[in-house]
Order: sequence, then structure tokens, then C-alpha cells
Amino acid sequence: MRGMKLFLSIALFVAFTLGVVAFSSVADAKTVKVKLTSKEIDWKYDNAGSITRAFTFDGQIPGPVVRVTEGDTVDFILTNDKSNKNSHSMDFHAARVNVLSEFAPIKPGKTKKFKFKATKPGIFFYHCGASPMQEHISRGMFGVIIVDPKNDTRPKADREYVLVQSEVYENPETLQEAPFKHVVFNGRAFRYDPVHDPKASGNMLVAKPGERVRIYFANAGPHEFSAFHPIAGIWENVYISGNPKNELTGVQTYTVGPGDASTFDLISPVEGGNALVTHSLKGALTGGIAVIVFKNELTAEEEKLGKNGNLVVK
Ligand SMILES: [Cu+2]
Repeated sequence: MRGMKLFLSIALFVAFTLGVVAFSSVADAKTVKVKLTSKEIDWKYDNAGSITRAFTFDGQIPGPVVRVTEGDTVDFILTNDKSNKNSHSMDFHAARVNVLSEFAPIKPGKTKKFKFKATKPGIFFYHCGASPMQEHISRGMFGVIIVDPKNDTRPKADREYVLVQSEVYENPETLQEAPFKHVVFNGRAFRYDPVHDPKASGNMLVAKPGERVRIYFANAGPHEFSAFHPIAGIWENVYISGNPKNELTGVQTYTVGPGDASTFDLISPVEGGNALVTHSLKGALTGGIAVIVFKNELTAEEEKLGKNGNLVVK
């Protein structure tokens, strides 16, 4: 009898221990609540202050950077603000779900929820897929989700920036016959380029020589390809879709199609600057240029850029 009791206690102890072990390996993966609201607003798409009606996530272009770790579950809530005129939706490229249910549009005033597990690491585009999709995207309804690898084999980045390329059209609701007016990075022509546009606010990307700068780059399109190139630099590494397993080395230009994204590492051995461009030059010269400045001495404000989640330069 005593032997049986001892056996049961050991069995319970073993079961409990195994249970705890199993639980803690699952507990590494988190559930991350992400709540975004679609907002239709007026948006300045150039440094002169020209206004267009924009469709956005949370009133900004690009929308908020969503960041999770491989294996996490994203518990997503989309609210379509009741003051809007259009239906909107969410399409996360990091998700594998049912397009007809999860990605379906909702009317103004409505809310919808869905969950997905972020199983592949990398940088993924997200966007509204409501019809006409080319209008919702060219009006600014997009952003990126970063899925950090569980075991990152890459060198650690010293600074991280997000750039999203897109096109601005005169009549975005049509399938455009007319060419785009501008290619823009982060929603505004020459936003970080006082060289080509003296009206630019003066904010640029910054880093110190020798620092590894990781640029999370997405091309929202909706139509044009990006030939992403650092003028006066060479991409140290390109990680296709941002997955550490898809590593390229010493790359001059890497093409990112509409709806795609990749991670670009840049290291400058010297002080000075690089111009990050789409080398499809009509795109660059209508606004698709961002300057990154390399200098040994950064101001206190500059030192904060690209660090601690400060990925989108204002
Ligand atoms: Cu939309």
C-alpha cells in the first residue's frame, strides 16, 4: 500500500514536472493584441503641403509598425471609423488564413477580429484589400509587420528603419491610364531628401560609420516595381522577405515588387551620405529618394533615431 502511494506520488511529480516543461516551451510564444482603426483623412503628400484624401491605418502613412516574434499569435481587431465613407479591410502578408472571412471588408462603424500565428520570420507588407484595392493602397492604407526570428542568426543591427515605397496618383480610383505623379517613401515625396527638395523638413536617416543599419523596406505599389539601391553604398546583406535563411551578400540593387518586402543591411566605412533610391529613375526623381547621413558625432536627438522602436523617421 505504501509502495503504491509512493509510486503514485512519483508518477504525479513526474507528470507535473513534464507538464510544467511543456507549458514553459509553449509559454515562450505570446499572444499579441493588435488594434488598428481605419481613418480617412487629408494627407500632405509632398513637402510643399499639397493635399490628397488619404485612407490610412490610425491616421498615418505608413500605418503603425506591428512587431511580433516568430511563433506568436496575433490577436487582431480592425475598427472602421464611423466617420469614414468607405468599407475597409486588413490583409496581413504574414498570415495564413481564409481570405474570404478574415480579410473581408467591413463597413464604417463596424469592428472585426481575427487571429493568426506568425509562423514565418521576416518583414511582411500589410494593406487594406477593399475594392478598388489600387485606390485604397495608393491612398496610403498600408504598413509593415516585422516578425522577429526566434533564433536570429544575423549580426545584430545597430539601427533599424522602416521605409515603405508607394505611388501617388491624380485619380487613384481608376485603373490608371495616366502615369503616377510621385513615387514616395513613407507617404511623402522627398520626405527625407533636402538635397532634391529644399522644402523637406530636414529630418533624414542617420547612422555612424561602421554601424550596421537594417532597413525594413516594403513596396506598397500598387503598380510600380522598386529597384532599391543605396547611391554611394553597397547593401552589405539583403534578406529576401526578411528571413535570415534568405541571405544575399554584397548586393548593389535588389528589386522589390509591389506587395513585397525585404530587409536591407547597410554599413558605411566612411562619413558622408548615401541616397536610398528606387533606381527606376522616374520614381526616384518624382520623390522616391531618402538620404541617410553617416557621421561620427550625432546630436542627442539623432542618437535616438532608429533605436528603441523609433523606426519611422518623422
Ligand atoms: Cu481601405
